[in-house]
Amino acid sequence: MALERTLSIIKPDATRRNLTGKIAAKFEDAGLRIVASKRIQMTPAQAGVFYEVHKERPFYGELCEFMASGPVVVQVLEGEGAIAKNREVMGATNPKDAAPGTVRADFAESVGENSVHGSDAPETAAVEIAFFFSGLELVG
Ligand code: 3AN
Repeated sequence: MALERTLSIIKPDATRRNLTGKIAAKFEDAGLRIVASKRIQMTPAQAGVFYEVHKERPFYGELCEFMASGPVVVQVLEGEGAIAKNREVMGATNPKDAAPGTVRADFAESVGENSVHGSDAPETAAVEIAFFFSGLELVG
């Protein structure tokens, strides 16, 4: 399996409940290395650019407002098969379907406010990492 990097976002519902450390521990326990990390707050317009692929979906406006409603922690996770591994650690989009022990099973409040984002493919990971970080900020 290849060494990969993926973008993770700890969402406003999780930072509000002070869960950053507990979620980061799940990444590290799964063998993922946090090679970049920062806490920021997006505007709805910035969130709109990030989630542009979902522009046509009915929840797009709500999603952008939510992602701008508080601080988020954006991180780059590195490891063997990091993209799929992070998706495993995150659990299914809807916390009702998420496997026990996953971030979303343990912490997500709803399908919309589901605590974490993770890139879904190598191409999207590259675009999403570049959206938040410069090369100088990635320290393996
Ligand atoms: P995932 O984050 O598991 O890759 P996507 O890509 O289908 O899921 O959805 C992106 C984000 O959009 C989700 N993390 C969630 O915050 C939001 N979302 C997805 N489905 C819904 C829905 N039915 N209602 C509200 N928000 C949703």
